[in-house]
Amino acid sequence: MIRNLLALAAVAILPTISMAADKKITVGFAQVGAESAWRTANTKSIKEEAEKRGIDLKFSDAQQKQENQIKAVRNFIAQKVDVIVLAPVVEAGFEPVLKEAKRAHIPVILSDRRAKVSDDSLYVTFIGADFIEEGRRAGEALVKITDGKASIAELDGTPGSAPANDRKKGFDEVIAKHPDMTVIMEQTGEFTRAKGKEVMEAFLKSPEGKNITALYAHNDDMALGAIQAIEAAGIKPGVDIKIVSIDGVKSAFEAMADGKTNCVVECNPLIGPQLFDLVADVVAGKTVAKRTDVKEGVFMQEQAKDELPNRKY
Ligand code: GYE
Repeated sequence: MIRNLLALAAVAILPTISMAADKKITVGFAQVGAESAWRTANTKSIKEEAEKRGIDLKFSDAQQKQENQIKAVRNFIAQKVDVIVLAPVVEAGFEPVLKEAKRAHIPVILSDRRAKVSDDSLYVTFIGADFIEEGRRAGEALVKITDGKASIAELDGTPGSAPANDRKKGFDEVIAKHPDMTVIMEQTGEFTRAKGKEVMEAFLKSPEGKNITALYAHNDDMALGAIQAIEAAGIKPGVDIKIVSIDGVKSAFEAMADGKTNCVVECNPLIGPQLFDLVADVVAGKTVAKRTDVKEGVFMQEQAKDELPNRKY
């Protein structure tokens, strides 16, 4: 009798145990690329956290190409992953593939960059920074550094991407209140160091190049490339041309500690832990907030030396 009861209990318990053991969560992550130090830190944070939590992470690097990301998302749908994490390279054009995910009942978390969709139910939540606010912070810092007088060269991020659009918008909002601050030249540097250098070289060679007194770069990597171009032209970065950029990567702090740049607005890439908290909630069927913000600060040149040892990316 007792033996029978035990056997029954074992039958009742076993399926749950084996189900729990099998239930490794699978997440497909469609990353933007490897264009910047920020991105490398972001990928590392997400991969490390997945590993820590025993999550099966399928990783795709889109090399900053939307068509690659769309393909990656379709692959994740075909593989029936539990959750898709998408860091949309640009804002527009993801609606059709997001609809495919929805039809397959696979929840999508937007990470780092927003996508423009007409229907909010196409993604469960967005985790990332407030890029408009970062742009405003960069603008305010440049006003302080230049006393509200500057002929600005602007290095834009990837055209059509949320950070390029919003960092411009926030910056312009602030600059508009200062009649002696004008953007005299502007071009994309694709968020990379090489392109930042190349475009800054061209700016400096152009007839108006000698008038540049400030540089606003949508990320640190482009500013670091531009610093090389400025030095090669025999001009002093951080002195003759005041520089503000966004991200807060270690090498930008090093450049700032050397007096070669003037302000770094932080954008935190280390979102792995927050992201997988969301994944866990989504898998558990819990309701999550539509937006999760990431904490960030602003650092001026005089803080660079003290802050440098604290930088984690
Ligand atoms: O600022 C830049 C990267 O989307 C916030 O992308 C991210 C941006 C970051 O290439 O360095």
